[in-house]
Amino acid sequence: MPDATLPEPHAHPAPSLPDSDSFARTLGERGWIVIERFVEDAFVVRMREDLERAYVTCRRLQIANGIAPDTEGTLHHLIGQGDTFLEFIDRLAPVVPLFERHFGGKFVLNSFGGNILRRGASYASAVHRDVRTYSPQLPLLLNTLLMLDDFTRENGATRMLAGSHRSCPTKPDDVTFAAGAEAATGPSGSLLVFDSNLWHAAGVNTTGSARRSVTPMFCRPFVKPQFDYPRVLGQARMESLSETQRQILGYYARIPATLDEWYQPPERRMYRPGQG
Ligand SMILES: O=C(O)CCC(=O)C(=O)O
Repeated sequence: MPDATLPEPHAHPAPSLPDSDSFARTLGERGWIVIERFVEDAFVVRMREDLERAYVTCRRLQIANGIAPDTEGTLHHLIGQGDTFLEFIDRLAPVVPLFERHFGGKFVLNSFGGNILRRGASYASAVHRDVRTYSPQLPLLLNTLLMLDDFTRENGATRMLAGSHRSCPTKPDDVTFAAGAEAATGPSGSLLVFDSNLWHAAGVNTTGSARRSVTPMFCRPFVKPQFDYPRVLGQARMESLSETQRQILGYYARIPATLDEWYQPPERRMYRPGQG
């Protein structure tokens, strides 16, 4: 029986997905995979508009707070800065079982950034990985990157060192990385998914056009997210969100701050059963 309190999901074309075994095998062995055309063109167009608007807000603060040079072209914590970002959380429903298999249970949003890579490089062009605690046996974080333009070698498609999430506990030198890295290319609307232990880098954009993306990252519910998304949207907003949004945005993995919030039956707790 559908839950009558949950809003109807929007109608949109279903993406074509790898089966669960090949997704798990590829993520395990290579550490990254591109799901082509995960969202349709019309959605990409709307998200690009939201991204350009959100950049104005982020940039104003980056400049005001004296961190402009290091942050040019980057955006952070897009939930609440445009409808498509919240809608995208719902669009993840088809990959939730794949991600849950990866984590061995429920997961939540850890951060939701964006990148407008114009000619040249960005801070993400340095070789890095996104989890500070190297944890090959216990996945703590999972990166995704939604391509809002075609990703090509010329415009700086993300460079991935396949297998390095398991084989390289320490950072490879630039020569080793350059020799082994592959470009994660794909048409706009594609979703790059990668193990956060994997060494990777944004490429260099040698074209005159921007290469735009959003980069939601996910973690186990007991890992501290980089931003308090339920607080951004407000507890009351939960009523109008889908089950997928409630779970991923972290509404079931909050920290109580009053005894009244703490003393609740399991179905109303801030940190619900089943979150690990
Ligand atoms: O923009 C890119 O190609 C890479 C983004 C990245 O490094 C990241 O999301 O950690």
